[in-house]
This record gives sequence, structure tokens and C-alpha cells, in this order.
Amino acid sequence: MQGTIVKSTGSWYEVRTDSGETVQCRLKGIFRLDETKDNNPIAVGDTVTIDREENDWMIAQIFERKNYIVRASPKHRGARQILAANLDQCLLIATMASPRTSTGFIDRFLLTAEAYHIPTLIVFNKQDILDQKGLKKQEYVSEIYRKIGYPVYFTSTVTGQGLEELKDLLKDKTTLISGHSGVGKSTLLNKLDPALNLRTTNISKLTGKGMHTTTNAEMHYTSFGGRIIDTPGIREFGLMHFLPEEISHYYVEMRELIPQCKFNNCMHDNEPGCAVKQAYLDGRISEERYLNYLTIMADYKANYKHWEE
Ligand SMILES: Nc1nc2c(ncn2[C@@H]2O[C@H](COP(=O)(O)OP(=O)(O)OP(=O)(O)O)[C@@H](O)[C@H]2O)c(=O)[nH]1
Ligand SMILES: [Mg+2]
Ligand SMILES: [Zn+2]
Repeated sequence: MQGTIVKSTGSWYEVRTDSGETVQCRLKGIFRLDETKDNNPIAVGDTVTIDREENDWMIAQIFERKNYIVRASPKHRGARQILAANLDQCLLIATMASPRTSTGFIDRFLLTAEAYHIPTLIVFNKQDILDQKGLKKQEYVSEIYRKIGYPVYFTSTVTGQGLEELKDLLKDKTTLISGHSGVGKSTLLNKLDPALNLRTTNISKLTGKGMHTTTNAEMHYTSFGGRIIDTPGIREFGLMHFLPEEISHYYVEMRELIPQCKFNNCMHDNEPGCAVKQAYLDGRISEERYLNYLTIMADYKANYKHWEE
């Protein structure tokens, strides 16, 4: 029988069969010997076949992935965790306040999604709590992303702003929902499809941050058509298994300029004849994006040797 992994707890996997039933499955030992650095051999969104063995359903075969997206494993340094597989798109939920999403975080996410060839939409949620100053800042930040081709939308689960439009964007697609804890991922999904009944929590009064209410990625089949994957709030995205000089290739507005740099291993920092830095100096690449790039590079260079071990 064939199905899709909708939830994984580490030892058990929930599989939705093609006939629409949900069954609990275990994994055959053979997969655990996999030599990859992934600490989860099977991820939400994987297509599998399952067999009945005595009293248990066992995952017998996993089909090749169309794509997947990873993060650095929060538990094992140097390991990556496949967050989800076989996606049509990612929806990055950001908020200007409560909690504040930095452009650095957005850039890391976009970079990761580009590296894995998954289109991303950006949604700024909690429109209802923004004052004039917040709205202005949001306009400025959204323009940075619109200019380089990312679609940006605005929502509020309190006023209902943007929710119908969002539903249309998700219809008949498989979408990974991501963003910091507390931005309202689960609340938004509940508004779009109340039958989902996902758990949500107020953000902490003490820290202004989310409480990490959602703890495992889980795929849901929505009543309006399409599948969504609610994920735990992410603090950091880990780009892995790329060379430092490859990073800029996943910065969409840098990509086309790279061939014009004087050195073909240019890191676009202080090298002479750098077309990317020139574009930044001329105002063709946004200051935020460029400075975030330098920070991401510095972090990356400090860590990637470790991953190679
Ligand atoms: N004012 C306002 N609050 C919102 C909005 N959307 C969500 N919230 C609130 O934000 C808090 C966090 O919402 P959740 O849906 O649990 O956030 P999450 O992104 O799923 O968080 P994790 O599961 O921890 O990753 C809750 O108190 C929601 O009621 C919004 O549009 N406006
Ligand atoms: Mg949640
Ligand atoms: Zn350069």
C-alpha cells in the first residue's frame, strides 16, 4: 500500500494512505544504517509503501524525493534534519513585532529555499497590532523583497485581512509553513480551516517570544484542498553542504552579477573588481540584504569546516 508521511515522532511515523486512512507505522531497521548525515531518514511529505508484518505496519520503501528542505539539527551538531519533502512552495510567516522577525532571518530562510529550489512566499502577519511607524517600517522591508521578486502578503487573524487571498495561494498545493515561534502559523492555519484545530499559545509576556507550541512538523490535508505542513518555530536555518563561495548563488539578485566579478571564487567582500559589491555601492542591491549576506558568510565560514568532518 502507498501513502504519505504526515507526522514523525522519531520512532513512529503516521502515514496517510492513498485511500485516506491514517495508520501508525514503524521503520525497518535497514533504513537506520543509512550513512547520510541526516538524523531523520524519513521526513514528513515522503511517499512510502507500507507492509503489514504481524501486528505492525512497517515502512517498506521510500520513493525518491522531488525536493526537500533542511535545517541544522537542533540536537546534533553538524547533522542536518530534513524538515519536509516533496514541497510545491514555502510560506514564510514574519511579523514586524511580537515577535520581531529580522531581515537576517528572512534572508537565511530564502537562501535555504533557493538552494533547494523551492519557491517562497512571504506573509507579514499581525497587521492589526502595527502603528504608523510599524507600518512604515514594514513597507520598507516588504519593498526589499518585492523588488527581487518574492511575493509579499499581509494578514491578520484578528481582522481577517488577507485570509481569503492566502487560502487561494495554498489551494491544491503542498506548502511548508515556517517562521519564528509565536508569529501565528498555527492560528493562521486554524482560521483558514477551523477543522484543523491546531494548538496555539500566547506569546510570553516576559520575553515577547513564542512558546514553541508546535513541536513536530506535521502535514494536514485541508478542507479547501491542498496540504499544509505546520512546523515548529525555527530559531535558525542551517545551510549545509555548500561551499562558502556558493552561498551568493542563492541570493537571487546577486546570481546574475557573479559572472562579472573579476575572480571566479569571489566572496563579494573586499575583492577587487567585484560586481556584487559595486551593485551594493550603487544602490542596486539593498543594504540590508548585502550586510546580512556578509554576516551569513562569516557565520558560515566559521562553521562549515566542522560539517565537513
Ligand atoms: N494580534 C494578533 N495576534 C495574533 C495574530 N495571529 C496570531 N496571533 C497570536 O499569536 C500567538 C502565537 O500564535 P501561534 O499560532 O501559536 O504561533 P506559532 O507561529 O504557531 O508558534 P509555534 O507553534 O510556537 O511555532 C497567539 O496568542 C495568537 O493568538 C494576529 O494576526 N494578530
Ligand atoms: Mg504553532
Ligand atoms: Zn564579487
